[in-house]
Order: sequence, then C-alpha cells, then structure tokens
Amino acid sequence: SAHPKRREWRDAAIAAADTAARFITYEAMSHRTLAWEEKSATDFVSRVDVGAEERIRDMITSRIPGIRIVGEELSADARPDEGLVAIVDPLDGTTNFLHGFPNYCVSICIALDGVPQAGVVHDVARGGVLHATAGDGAFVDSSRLQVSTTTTPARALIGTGIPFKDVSQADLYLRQLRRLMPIISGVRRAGSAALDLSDVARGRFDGFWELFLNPWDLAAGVLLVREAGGRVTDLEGRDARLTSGPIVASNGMLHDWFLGMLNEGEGTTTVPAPDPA
Ligand code: 2AM
Ligand code: CA
Ligand code: CA
Ligand code: CA
Repeated sequence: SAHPKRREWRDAAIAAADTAARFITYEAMSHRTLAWEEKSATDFVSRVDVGAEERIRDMITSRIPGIRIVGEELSADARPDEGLVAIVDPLDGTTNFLHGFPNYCVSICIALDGVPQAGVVHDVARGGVLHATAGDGAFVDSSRLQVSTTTTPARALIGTGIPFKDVSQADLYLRQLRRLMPIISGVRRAGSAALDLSDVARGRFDGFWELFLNPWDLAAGVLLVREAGGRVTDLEGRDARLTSGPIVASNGMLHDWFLGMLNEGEGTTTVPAPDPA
C-alpha cells in the first residue's frame, strides 16, 4: 500500500506546511488584533485559519496534479477516504493560537483510497517538523521517532481532548477519566489533537484518547504514531480510519490495557476477545 510517489507527496506537504507556518507566525507577531469569528458560541475561527488553508490548497494542488483537498475551513465536506486527497488542518489548536498559548500546528496528510501515504505535523510555535511516509518510519526534522517503551500504567503520561461540543459524550468521558486518573502518572489536555498524536509518536505521551475527532485532526498523526511503532484504533480496538470518530493511540504495549480501562463497566462498547485460533 506504499505508493512510489509517497516521498514526493511528503515533500509537497512539508513545503505547504512550512508556507502556512510562516504565514501563521507572521500574523501572530504583526500586532494586528486577531478577528475572532464564531462558528458557534464557544468555537472560533480567525482569518489566519482560512488564509493558511488557501495557501496550503494552492501549493498542494499545483505540486500534485489531480489531488483533492479535504480541509477544515474550505472543503470540510469532501470525502477523506476516496482517491488521492490532502487532508488538511491549516491551524490545529486555534483556541491556543488566539490566546497566545504556544501549542498549535499545521497538519497535512496525503492519502490514497483511505490509506495514509505521507503525513506532516509542523509545530508552529516551538518549531520542528514531524513527518512520515508509509513504511519508511517517522521523523522530527532528520531524527527518527520512536514511541515510548513504558509498560507500567502507573508510569504512563496520557494526552486527551475533552469533549467540547457534544455533551452526550461528556458522561462517558468523565467516567473514563475517573477510572484512569488514580492509576496513571498524569493526564494532559493541550488543545491540539495533531500535536497530541505527535507526542505519542515521539514518546512524550504513552497514550492519547479523544471521543470525537475529525479527519483533519487525526490523519497525519495516525501515520506518525504507526510509523513510530505505536498503535491507533477506535474504542473497540479496530484500526483507526481517516473518517470522524473516537481515537485511542498508544505505544502499542499499553494498548490492550488502555482499551480495557476506557471500556471497563461500559455496556455499549466491547473490546473483541482475542481470536481463539
Ligand atoms: P481546531 O483548533 O483545529 O479547531 C480536537 O480536540 C480538536 O478540536 C482540536 O484539535 C481543535 O482543533 C478542536 N477544539 C478543541 N477545543 C475546541 C473548542 N473549545 N472549540 C472548538 N474546537 C475545539
Ligand atoms: Ca476549528
Ligand atoms: Ca483541528
Ligand atoms: Ca483547525
């Protein structure tokens, strides 16, 4: 499933993310008041999000003929798992960006028929470009990434995202948090799912879960975690796909324990038993 053009696609994604990151940094530093526009009462977008996506779209479509764009701000409705697509979050962590909290990134994944081929997460505020191509490993700049080796839950640092829209998820989420809290080393909620997945890939986090993510939040990060030796699934333990839904990521060794904790005592989701054969 690794396409011969995957490295070319990665380089186009790295270049597009770099252009977007420069634009975001310039806008953040240029002392103009950032205009917050409401998507809903507590969900905001700025013209920086839109401007960054325009730049990424133009650069990717000029370098990769025939590619479609699935992007949060300009083309969120396009199918992420059909044909050749760039799945784009031009600014992941907008709330952080608008508050000057330095945890936001550009996330771009090039996928073919639902299979991620190249992924880039550009850490805008701190610097650093995480990238991966299918089958070739994951890197930050030129250093190879490896998930953590933690096998002891009590030593695990777990990233998460708190449900902010769908209150029906809040009860399940809080039960999961309550079960995990006393038995792990710590929980972090940093506000950018793509950077959270990057932190699993680079071994800072031993795991991450969030009950609802969109394709542009997760696509590049899923490839980074897998290429760094980790595992990414839904709550039932099925391999994560490029469509919206819950995400559970880990260093692999903690994964079955993690799924077990997230599902313990919950009637609706079950982890499939190991194949008896
Ligand atoms: P965003 O900054 O690109 O919108 C998963 O938590 C994702 O949801 C985040 O990566 C972030 O992506 C978005 N998000 C987080 N908190 C949010 C909030 N309070 N309102 C809207 N979107 C939020
Ligand atoms: Ca948003
Ligand atoms: Ca996002
Ligand atoms: Ca975004």
